[in-house]
Amino acid sequence: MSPSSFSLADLRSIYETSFFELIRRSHDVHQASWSTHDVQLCTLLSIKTGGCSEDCAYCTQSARYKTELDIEPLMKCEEVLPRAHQAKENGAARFCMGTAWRGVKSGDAKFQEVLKTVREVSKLGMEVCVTLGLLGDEEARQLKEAGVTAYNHNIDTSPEYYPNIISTRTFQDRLDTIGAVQRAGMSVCCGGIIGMGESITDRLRMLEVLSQLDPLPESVPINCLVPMPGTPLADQPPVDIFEFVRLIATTRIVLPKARVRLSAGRDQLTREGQALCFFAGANSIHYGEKLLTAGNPESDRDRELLEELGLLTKN
Ligand code: SAM
Ligand code: DTB
Ligand code: SF4
Repeated sequence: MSPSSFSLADLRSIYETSFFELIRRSHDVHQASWSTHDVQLCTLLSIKTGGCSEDCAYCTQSARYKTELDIEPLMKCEEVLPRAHQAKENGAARFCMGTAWRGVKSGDAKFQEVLKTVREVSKLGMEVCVTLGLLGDEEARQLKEAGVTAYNHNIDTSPEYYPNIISTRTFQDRLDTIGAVQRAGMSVCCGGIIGMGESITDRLRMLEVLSQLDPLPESVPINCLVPMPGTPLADQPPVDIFEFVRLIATTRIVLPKARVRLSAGRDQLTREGQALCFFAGANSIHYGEKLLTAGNPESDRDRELLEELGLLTKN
């Protein structure tokens, strides 16, 4: 068990601290490990969109649901490169490429194309992250060798709530993929989604599992469900801002050295709500007009907000 693991009881007592006491504490934890100006901008690109075999109930890219999404095949290296250049020019320090499929297999032509893309993108000097679904040791080794610095693979929710959300791969499948990423020496980017009908206990159980990973995750994306029309979760109500800030603060306290990333659903937050999240310890955002398929705040608005709060990353 990793030294920083927290029990569910510890997590509950942190989470239930009075609101201002909680964010004061998480702010102190944040300041002890991070510079205030260090908010990382991470730009996403969906390099293979829609038509996915999996049944993740939140996802517009699953082939099982009738959604409005246009399916797009795997982008070639030459198509991705200008987008990566653009992200860098706009100030992104990290570029993350995602594919809508179950996973990757060594030797497959599509995986070879992704490796080629990674080799080229990694020359630009940004951190290179990919999220390609399930993989094993050999695939992880090849990605690391090609220049991937971090692999995003979320546990999404608690082990107990997980079967309500996905049936085509198990919670253990996810942990196995994370294990392969760790053995290959890539950083683990692993978080989840809130607002899928789970309880506060489920959210804290998710943090408990994250705090037991060894090595610990280098980054933790906290997504608020974007209720996509046509998916089983299309009618879920929005997440309460104070529950969201509490979870960010608890994540910061439990994982002091991880980048806590505001991910999907940020365009539903007010400027004030985001400011509270940054105060509580969030120190990265997905940056750029689009996430993978869903909308995101405009880059100019994000830069204005970060400047206003005195947080803009100095490149
Ligand atoms: N297909 C790959 C996989 O699932 O491993 C990679 C891409 S997948 C879209 C990456 C993550 O985005 C998911 O694990 C989930 O946490 C998040 N995500 C997807 N759709 C979302 C939505 N509608 N709202 C919030 N988060 C979402
Ligand atoms: C993560 O946890 N959030 C990002 C990133 N990892 C790949 C993806 C969010 C996707 C939101 C829904 C969409 O754009 O389709
Ligand atoms: Fe496919 Fe990933 Fe969407 Fe699940 S989250 S349906 S694996 S693209």
